[in-house]
Amino acid sequence: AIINSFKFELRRFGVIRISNLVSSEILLLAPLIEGSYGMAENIMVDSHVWVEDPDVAWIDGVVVDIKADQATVKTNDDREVIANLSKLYIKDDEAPSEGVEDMTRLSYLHEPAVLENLATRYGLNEIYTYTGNILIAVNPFQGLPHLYDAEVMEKYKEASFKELSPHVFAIGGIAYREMINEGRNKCILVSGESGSGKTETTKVLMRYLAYFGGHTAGEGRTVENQVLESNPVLEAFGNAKTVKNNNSSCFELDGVNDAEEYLATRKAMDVVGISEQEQDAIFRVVAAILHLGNIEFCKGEDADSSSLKDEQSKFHLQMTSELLMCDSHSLEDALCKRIMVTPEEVIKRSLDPLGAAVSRDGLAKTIYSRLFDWLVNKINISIGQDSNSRRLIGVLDIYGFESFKANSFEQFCINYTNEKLQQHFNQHVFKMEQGEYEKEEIDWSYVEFVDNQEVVDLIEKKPGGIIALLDEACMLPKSTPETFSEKLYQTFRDHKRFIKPKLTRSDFTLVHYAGDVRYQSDQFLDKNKDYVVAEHQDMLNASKCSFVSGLFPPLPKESSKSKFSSIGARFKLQLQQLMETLNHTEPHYIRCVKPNNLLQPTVFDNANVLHQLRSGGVLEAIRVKCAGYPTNRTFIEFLNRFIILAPEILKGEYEADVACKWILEKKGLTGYQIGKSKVFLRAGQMAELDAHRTRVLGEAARMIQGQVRTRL
Ligand code: AD9
Ligand code: MG
Repeated sequence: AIINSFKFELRRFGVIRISNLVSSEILLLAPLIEGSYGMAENIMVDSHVWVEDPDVAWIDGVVVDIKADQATVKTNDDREVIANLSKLYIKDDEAPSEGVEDMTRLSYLHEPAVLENLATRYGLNEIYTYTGNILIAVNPFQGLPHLYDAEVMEKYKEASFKELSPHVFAIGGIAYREMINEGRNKCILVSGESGSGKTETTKVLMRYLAYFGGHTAGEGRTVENQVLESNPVLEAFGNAKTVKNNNSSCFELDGVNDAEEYLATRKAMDVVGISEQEQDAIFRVVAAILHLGNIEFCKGEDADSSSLKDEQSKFHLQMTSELLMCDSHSLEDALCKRIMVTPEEVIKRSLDPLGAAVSRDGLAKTIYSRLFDWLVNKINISIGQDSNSRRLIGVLDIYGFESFKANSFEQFCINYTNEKLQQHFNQHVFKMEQGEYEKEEIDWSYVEFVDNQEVVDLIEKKPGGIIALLDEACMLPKSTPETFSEKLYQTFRDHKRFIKPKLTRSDFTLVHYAGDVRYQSDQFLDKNKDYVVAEHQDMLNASKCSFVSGLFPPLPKESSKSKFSSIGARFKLQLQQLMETLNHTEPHYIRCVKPNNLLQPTVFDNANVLHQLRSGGVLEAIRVKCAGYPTNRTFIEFLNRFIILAPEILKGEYEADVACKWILEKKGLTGYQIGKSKVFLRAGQMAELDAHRTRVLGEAARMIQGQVRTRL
């Protein structure tokens, strides 16, 4: 039993599924690596370039005119576009037409080249591409069975990393091998937005790991199956959260046959070790929540009181109480009334219809999150039991960065998580880069590296970070979203990562690594308070169903009723634990990409993909690379391309490294490095050499033409 799993679940908050992502809102098209390329000076008339385009993100064309710093580009769809030279990127005419398997092999490592490479490969059904050691997986939205059959598994098992085409198997293989051979703990982080293929990828990966480890995937409660089946269980319940929206006929999963889904979920629950009794109780609780959501209130007899709106609502109340096995009067009271305890007396106060509705939603959410916690806990225990091995491979399936039209506390937490993971990712990528430089024995000490510590601090620093200020606000009785926001505005007035949008008293914008996100703070205070209304707690604790009462164990005496505990702080703690686990493992990354929102094969939507590459940190990884030596070539490759710049070399006998150095010096380049087998170039140097090459080739062509003419 070598496979373990740690799961980090964010859905406890009733998070909206990421599929709601407004992908038309691509605010982020400006190139990430702007300015760092020193390309402008190498662009001339006739240069083949990429220019920004509102429809396809980047379009290629030829420079037909340059005036000052403005270039006119004739695009390949025959339009003339004028753009600033600094906004143009050179297109590599030497790039192989079938693309490259590893982005770092691109001569020009910039956004349009990365995008074109992925698109080209996707068109050839090559859905996997490396960026260094990171695997990018573009969802094919069609079965590609030949990709995963036994023969392919066998081939990858025999091969070393990168010997064969990019593949999930290659990542699984190297993780497994290094775990066994070097005794290192591993984790494979699979990320991407909803529908990008995380679950499919995880399944393929698990199957391969089982195969590699000599386990044949069988039926029943093997660890592999448990890990695999834990996903559908959690997903089935992650989705049920839409019950929060009680107007909708609230529990239909898009395009999914409920009966089939139900059976599949049941089976998955068997596998992960949830007993039949427990399963019944779980489905009863879920049904209860659904009925609860349908209860509506109207004005009651007394002023500011409420009662059940109609017969329907009475029916749903009855059903809820029967399913939860608690008293229907207590349930009605718990929804419509609050008990106030003052030093003198205990007062029962009525809630108005709005207050009752809030109370109902709070109750639904409370029950649901307790149920979800129970599930996660159960699965972890059930899987953990089997593993008495010291080494592990963890597989982490995590939600991507979120930016909606309206962003609340849930998005804040998710994006905070992504910042932390991004930081981990950056550090890792940076380390890998250094490793490569060390292997080639070149000097990397001055490689600058910008990380996102600033924004992480802004969120989590104690004291004074946003989470700390939120907790503080939650403890002050007079806080409102406006006072909380005002505090933020004051505290972070000069912070680079914090923006107060114009004309708002409660919104704030954070400058995340993946872009700006504007948060509405209206519900931050409420959502951060993690307490169960005492009436709800008492009622559920008194349930005759042991499963339900078990979800609400009696509170310890000393905890006072209004005592506030912070979701934000708890979240931060969980995240810290996750990071600690990650820090004790060696990570491998798989970034899943959803090529279009139509969920159709063969459609590659540039703008959409670009957005994900940014959010998934792929471009960030490239930025780290660009801070160092983004292009490297073996001596032979380098000479093949550039010997034309120093043909005199051919006359002598030189070592390959000396010949490379000769060319670089001749062209006046500095800052590059000559390693043991490769030349390492700084950003922009490839472009500079290519510009020389184009000129030499052009002159040669003219000379030949001239000679031909003279002869004629
Ligand atoms: V969510 O965040 O859990 O909603 P995932 O897990 O990222 O999402 P999932 O793995 O479920 O996405 O993939 C969505 C669909 O894409 C699958 O149902 C398949 O139809 C399709 N898909 C994804 N990856 C592959 C693949 N490697 N081959 C074929 C795939 N189809
Ligand atoms: Mg999934």
